Amino acid sequence: MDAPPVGRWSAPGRVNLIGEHLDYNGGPVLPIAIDRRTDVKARLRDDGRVRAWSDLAEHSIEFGADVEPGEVTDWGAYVAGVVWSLREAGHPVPGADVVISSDVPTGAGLSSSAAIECGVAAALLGSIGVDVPPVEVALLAQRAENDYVGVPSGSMDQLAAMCGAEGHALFIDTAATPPKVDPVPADWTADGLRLLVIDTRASHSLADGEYAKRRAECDTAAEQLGLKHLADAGLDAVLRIEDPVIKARVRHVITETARTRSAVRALRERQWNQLATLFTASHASLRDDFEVSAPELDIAVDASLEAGALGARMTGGGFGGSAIALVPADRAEAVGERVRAMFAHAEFAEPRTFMVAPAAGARRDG
Ligand code: GAF
Repeated sequence: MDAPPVGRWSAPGRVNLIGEHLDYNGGPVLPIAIDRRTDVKARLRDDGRVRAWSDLAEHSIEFGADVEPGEVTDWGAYVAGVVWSLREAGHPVPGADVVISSDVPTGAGLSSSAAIECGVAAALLGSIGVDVPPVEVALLAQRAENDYVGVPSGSMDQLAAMCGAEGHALFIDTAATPPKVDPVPADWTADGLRLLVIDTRASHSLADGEYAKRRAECDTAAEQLGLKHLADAGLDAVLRIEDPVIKARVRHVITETARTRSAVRALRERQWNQLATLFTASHASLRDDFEVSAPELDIAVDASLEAGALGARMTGGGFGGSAIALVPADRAEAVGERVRAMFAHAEFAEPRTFMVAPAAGARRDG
């Protein structure tokens, strides 16, 4: 018998423009899928075994298609988690060979893990010939992340990886069930601007407990305020919370929700200065009220602004990872140089800088 055909799929990383730590608070978020992708080649097997190779790891992994949480760890958990989550949703995989390669930097806060999960989910569903809407695939991938990998993340990263659209940001209402995804044209390039990513290379791990702690603090606040979603809190909520730490977390969620709604308007109206000013205000709130920044991220933002960026902020979960800056095209190099100089002065590892553009979500490539 002929071997089953090999198919090729891919899914992108993401940059969140604004709306940070709101996706688990029922707030609005505004990510873009980026032009850095994870490629997944897949071929079905009929012996109940799944084998996976990745250019990120020296060793391949192998497990049964009946895999359960806890059986596979490390990078393999992203693959096993998806196989498990698909099976739980009624889409069992008979076995597969999966080959993963990626140019989404890992540990940079650009959702390399969601790119793997969504690429593998798209590849396995495509191979077994099941057509599942992108938002639903994103939620299956999120389930893999939450219940298999064990990170209590929201749905933003997987939604960006599945629903991304070239030239568009995604305005996502995470309070809706299922989340509502509205593509908004995002064409700063035509107006002479670029979106620069500064990968600080400071260690970033969502699994280290701080992310879960922020989430728990938000849950506590919502409970105290009698709200289903903390993002629905009015300004008076800040006065009703006594604990100063929880109060600051609530202040971030309320002000970030307002900033994100203003940012969507600014994006639609091509008000770039306004959008960028909101970026910078978001960073201050994440640094001072939500306390998820890092010295490297603060320096990346300050250096970008000093060198002519219109606005800058950390992006993603924080505690390291990447910052973004909206910069005039002819200042992009100077911004990168200034950031590198300030990092050298602070004796931080050399950061990586590169430009990104809004790109398509997961797709079949061959
Ligand atoms: C990480 C999480 F995975 C997202 O769900 C989101 O909460 C983000 O941090 C913060 O906005 O990327």
